[in-house]
Amino acid sequence: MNFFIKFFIFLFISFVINLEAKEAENTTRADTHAPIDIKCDHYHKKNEIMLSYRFMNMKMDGYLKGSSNANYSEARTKPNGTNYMVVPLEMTMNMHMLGGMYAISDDVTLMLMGSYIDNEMKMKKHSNGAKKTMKSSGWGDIKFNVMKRILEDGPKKLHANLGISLPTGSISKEDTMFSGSKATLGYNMQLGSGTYDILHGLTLFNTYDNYSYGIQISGVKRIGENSKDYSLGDIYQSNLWYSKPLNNNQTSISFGSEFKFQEKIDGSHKDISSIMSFAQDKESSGYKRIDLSVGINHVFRDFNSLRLAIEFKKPIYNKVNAVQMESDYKTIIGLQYSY
Ligand SMILES: [Cu+2]
Repeated sequence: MNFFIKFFIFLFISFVINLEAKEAENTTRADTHAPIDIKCDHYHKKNEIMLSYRFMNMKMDGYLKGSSNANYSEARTKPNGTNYMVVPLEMTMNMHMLGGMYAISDDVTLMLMGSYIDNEMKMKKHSNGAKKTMKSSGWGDIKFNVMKRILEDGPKKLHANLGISLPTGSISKEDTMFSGSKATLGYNMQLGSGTYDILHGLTLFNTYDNYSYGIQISGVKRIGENSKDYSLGDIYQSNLWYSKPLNNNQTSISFGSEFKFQEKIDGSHKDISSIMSFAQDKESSGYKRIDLSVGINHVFRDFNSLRLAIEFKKPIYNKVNAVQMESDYKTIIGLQYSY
């Protein structure tokens, strides 16, 4: 496991052990926030500010074709039956996300989020078996959301979010290929969408004495085409989670499920002149996936309600277009501080 993750788990466990579960003067429940991978899950009271940091690690290896596992030779076969010269072996993505929330009223909270991304993809040249790791890193797209409370009836809360993703992430990342010359990396190795994207969502939260649950339906709609003549597929997503508070409500554990449908890429990257592997092939984009997750939220009431959360996610169903790498697991760790 990544050093970063180990460090955070250590920090988390030592904090929890050292904290005495004393009578709280502050009654914030850990499960009033969704599992950490879910964004725009809560709003704030007028003039409250929240700063957040999230770290996400994702690994991919192995192959899928449609909804079944595929082997190396299938991963080398183009949809037209001929072969790619290069085969991706594994991919790792690390993402740092910085966010800020500010409530201009009890009804409206603004949210801004930026990210820094590190991608690595290990590739194999079929003809001579040579291996090479391609890398890309830099800032991703900046996202701005407006959250509007629709209903708050005791423990029942419903809000909507509408936002825009700005194309600040690069879509012209290159690295040295097996030939020794630089070429444009595949779609998953690019850092942004290149398009202005509309973000939208609806979140329902319901809290009971001993548990809570939430439902969020969200999506991403791309506007037009980017400067490289393509647009990533639109996203339709729904999340469902159940949380159980423990430890005098300072900690909660959650179980979640996520359904995500991303459409295939429209158009194709104009700088990818020869498609060396499925990573550069728009046909190998888009999927329908179901993930299950388990997470922990913790509120440090002695530290102005600083929150620490971690979530692990794993796909249980994935149906991809053409051949794609298989998502292994995803870990998300987050800190949230409000004042
Ligand atoms: Cu917040």
